[in-house]
Amino acid sequence: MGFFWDFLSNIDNFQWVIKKAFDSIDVDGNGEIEPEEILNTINYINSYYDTGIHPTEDQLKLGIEFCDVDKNGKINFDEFMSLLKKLSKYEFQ
Ligand SMILES: [Ca+2]
Ligand SMILES: [Ca+2]
Repeated sequence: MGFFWDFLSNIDNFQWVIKKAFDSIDVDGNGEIEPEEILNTINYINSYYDTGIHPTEDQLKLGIEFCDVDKNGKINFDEFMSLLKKLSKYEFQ
């Protein structure tokens, strides 16, 4: 997700953009991101610009486990925010 962070960190109204990004990934609007929604988003981006990111089901599962604090197999907005914070710590500090 490094490319994603690069993209977001260049935009001024950060929190607003994160919410927009979250909402656009959460296609069914239930406030949580399911694995299929992540996959659909990646496929959608790749159809315009091949990011080189083609996660297998296992990689996707690992990625979700990495930020799924309440372990329900989905990512809510708080978990999404703390994922971005984790990434920013790894890559920008
Ligand atoms: Ca959803
Ligand atoms: Ca969760």
